[in-house]
Amino acid sequence: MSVERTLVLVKPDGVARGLTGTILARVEAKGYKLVQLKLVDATRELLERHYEEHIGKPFYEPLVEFMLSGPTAAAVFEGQRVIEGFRSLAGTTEPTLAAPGTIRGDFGRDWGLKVQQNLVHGSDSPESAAREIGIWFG
Ligand code: DAT
Ligand code: MG
Repeated sequence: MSVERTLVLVKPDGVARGLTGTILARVEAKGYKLVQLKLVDATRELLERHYEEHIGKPFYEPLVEFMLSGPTAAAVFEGQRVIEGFRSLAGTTEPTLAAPGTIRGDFGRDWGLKVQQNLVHGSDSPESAAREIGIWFG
């Protein structure tokens, strides 16, 4: 298995709650290498590209509005199987159901909104990672 890269986002809820450092520290503590990092005020155009696969779904508009609500911390991490490894650290999409010990399980919950404010994004395949790193880091 070769060294991979993945896009990690600390979404606006995580940044607003002051959890950016805590979340990135967990990824670093697991042993993955931080290779790029910046704070981004995402635009609708960037988010349309990032969430292309979700266009037309009922949660798409609320998701974009949420992602426009404040800055996002965008990072690239590198390591063996980092794509799977980060998604394991993040926990399942719904924070209410995410296992304790995961980022979403420890810090997230259901806020009763139309979208999962679930703190983080992680690429789901090598193809997604390459595409998403290109979108956020150019
Ligand atoms: P993940 O972020 O776990 O990869 P995803 O790619 O399926 O999940 O969806 C992207 C984001 O969209 C997710 O982090 C939160 C939101 N979302 C997904 N499914 C949802 C749903 N059924 N209701 C509300 N928001 C949802
Ligand atoms: Mg996804």
